[in-house]
Amino acid sequence: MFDVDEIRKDFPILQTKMNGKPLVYLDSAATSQKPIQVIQAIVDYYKTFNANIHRGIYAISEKATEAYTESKEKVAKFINAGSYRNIVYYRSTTEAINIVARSWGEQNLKQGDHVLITEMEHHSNMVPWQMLARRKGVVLDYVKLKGSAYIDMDDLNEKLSLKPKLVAFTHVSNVLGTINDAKQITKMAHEEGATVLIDGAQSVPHMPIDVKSIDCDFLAFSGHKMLGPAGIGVLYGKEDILEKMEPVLGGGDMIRTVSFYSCSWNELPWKFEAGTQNIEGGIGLGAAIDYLNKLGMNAVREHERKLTSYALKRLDEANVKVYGIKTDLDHKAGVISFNVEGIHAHDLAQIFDSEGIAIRSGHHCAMPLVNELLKEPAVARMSFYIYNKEEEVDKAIEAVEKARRLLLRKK
Ligand code: C6P
Repeated sequence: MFDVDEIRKDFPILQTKMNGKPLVYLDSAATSQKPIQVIQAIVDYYKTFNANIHRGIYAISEKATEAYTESKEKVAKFINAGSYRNIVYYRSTTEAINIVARSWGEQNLKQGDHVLITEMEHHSNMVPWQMLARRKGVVLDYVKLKGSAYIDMDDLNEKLSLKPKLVAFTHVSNVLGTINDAKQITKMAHEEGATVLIDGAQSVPHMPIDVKSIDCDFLAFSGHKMLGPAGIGVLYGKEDILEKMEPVLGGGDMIRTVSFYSCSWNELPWKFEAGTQNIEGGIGLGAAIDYLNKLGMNAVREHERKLTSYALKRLDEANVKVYGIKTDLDHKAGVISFNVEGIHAHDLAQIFDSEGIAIRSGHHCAMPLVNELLKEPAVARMSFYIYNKEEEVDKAIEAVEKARRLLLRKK
């Protein structure tokens, strides 16, 4: 069923070379590669039914509207949301979280209210709350980490006793690869009366997600990390909450009526989508979801779990320092941050690059975690997706040895 060699044939970029070597792409946490089916869906739209949506009473505009709405239905089904009414498109996870801070945050939080996030957040789920704290005097609290890997559940309990109005946390850390217990954390937060936002940027592309079972109030994720194009991201929200939220952007299409001095909003989800939307982005995301559904998200997770297990073993044998979880694979996604003693992560990434291997190095947009908790200026990171193979992990280990030979000048 899950045949990586067959899958790879669908990804044109994987047939290319980088620096004269076959491309080994180990940076899917930054952005995923795109299968031909997604590329083709976007090309088809531009070639055969390019038109604006919700505007034209002519066939290709109606077709574009249908395809765009259908993509939302696919997204809704993919995460087990009630309907497309729960699915708002923004540019990215980042934009979706910012909109919640601007809209829900401005409406529901006042000076002195607590917002609780964790120490493993990406800047996207940290900076918008810091900005809200500056604007409104909201108090920002952090749940501590345990063993630089897990959310400390005792500390979570303690911080929840401060009755935060909002608990916002990442489902999967983009640095540590930790899979947090989203359902349990949501339950605990709800018991204290908090609204819950989950950053699903690194989970939705890689494992089955069921928002009804998790019961979160908001979920944000990005199309470009799940085989879709850039510039399309999703904000899922419970319908009663979205109904009460004011839109942040005003303009065409998000209104029902406008007079010179007043206006009323369109129905969900359109009241949040002002102006001409990223139509090809929605269509491309729909095609990406079709592709993932064909593979099955349980199979996707299982493939990545096996690969992660293999990579952790090889890195350990090669005496490479790995951050976060090393053996508890139930709570580890296909994201591995590491360092080679004596070599800066950027130098390591450059050696990898010379071997045709793409990895990321730096603080990974999680500066507090990397700099203050892991106490590193930078870490290297490899991350996997459906098209990666054990042979590629082997090449990464060879690149580590090459870096040691070149940069450590061992006698
Ligand atoms: N992390 C990475 O290399 P955007 O950029 O809005 O699509 O996604 C932001 C984001 C939010 N949360 C998490 C957990 C993320 O990992 C990311 C994106 C990329 O790790 C780019 S910094």
